[in-house]
Amino acid sequence: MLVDFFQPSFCVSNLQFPLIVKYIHLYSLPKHGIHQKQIKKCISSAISVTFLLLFLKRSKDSNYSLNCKHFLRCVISCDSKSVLFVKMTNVIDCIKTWIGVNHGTIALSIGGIFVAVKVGSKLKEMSDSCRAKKALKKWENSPRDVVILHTLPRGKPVPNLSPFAMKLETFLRMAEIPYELDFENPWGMKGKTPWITLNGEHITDSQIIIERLCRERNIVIGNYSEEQQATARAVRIMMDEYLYWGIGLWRWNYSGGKGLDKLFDMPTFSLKMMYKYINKRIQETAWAQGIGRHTQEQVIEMTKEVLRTSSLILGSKKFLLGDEPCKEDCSFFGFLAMVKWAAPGSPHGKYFNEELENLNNYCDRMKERFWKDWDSCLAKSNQTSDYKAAKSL
Ligand SMILES: N[C@@H](CCC(=O)N[C@@H](CS)C(=O)NCC(=O)O)C(=O)O
Repeated sequence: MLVDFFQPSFCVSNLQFPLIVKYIHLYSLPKHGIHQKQIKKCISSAISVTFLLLFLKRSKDSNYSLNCKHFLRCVISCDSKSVLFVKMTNVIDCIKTWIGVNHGTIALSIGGIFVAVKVGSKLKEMSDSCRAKKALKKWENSPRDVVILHTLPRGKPVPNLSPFAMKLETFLRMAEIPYELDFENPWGMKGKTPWITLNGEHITDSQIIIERLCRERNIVIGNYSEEQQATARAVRIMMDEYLYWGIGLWRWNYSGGKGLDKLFDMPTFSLKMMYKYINKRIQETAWAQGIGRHTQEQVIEMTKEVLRTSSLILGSKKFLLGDEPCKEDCSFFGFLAMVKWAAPGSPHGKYFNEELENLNNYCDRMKERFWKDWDSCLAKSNQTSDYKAAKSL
């Protein structure tokens, strides 16, 4: 017997299995959060599958009492805040009648799918961890005291399209630490890039790496007071934790993927796949961080505001704190380089290049001082795979 969606027994009474109609409430909210999107997807898929089943059944059975019109009327008539409860057995009966199979077949199919998914994910987990272990082993015997910098392959307009990798590589050059590049394993144990291997140890996070190297090798860059260094640290945090989102949201969301071919040296198909994946990921992470809940216009305005603030802080100084660089210049430069050279078609890139002369000169100065080999570090040119920090820099 078929469940009638309009019978009271179907709703509210005999409560056992809450049907997620309460999400219709969320579904109707005028927000663009990732959760709403996922719920929309689930509901659309459920409705599509139901219609398909109804269609199949209808073509088999002309006395079919529940037609598509009824079902649609039920879904539409659910007011956004109501919660509909359905007895599990009713649902099973309903599915059984619709597709005309018995309990055994349904249970076997569901069980089969469940086991297949579990076995598949276990196998994937095992092969991932095997690959990761193999990749790490490869670096255990790397030369003593040479930093192996694992990061993304070279970009077209800048040596690295990750601002954090630009920051770290600039630091290694500034501190004259010998390093070698590895483009094959860009993602570290925390799932982020860049990371390093040093004397067999794997270390993640650009800032943790910089602090550690400075501590262990007694590196002091620039002769500045505690107070000045605190100001520079605040600027670095503004870059790492704030400007990052403005740059990322433009590149992977607002741009719609336009201009990526000017950045990455990759085939169009791979670029499209990468855009699709990172677009979803950045929406999720920006939503969780909070900035993703603002409108595009608001985020662009906030990004410009950071740039305006940076320009005021730099003023007429050569580097962040004065005539000589400090270690926080690495982050300052790493991020500004993304805006100056790697944000084609963006409002903040235009604003930066047209209106913030001191920041533009600053980027050129940093490039000239620490990246004399800039052009040869770009994709598609004769890039050197290893770089021994030269004393002449
Ligand atoms: N705090 C980290 C941030 C590194 C980071 O977020 N890198 C980005 C690329 S620019 C990344 O790996 N994103 C991948 C992800 O978030 O899943 C650092 O300073 O190294």
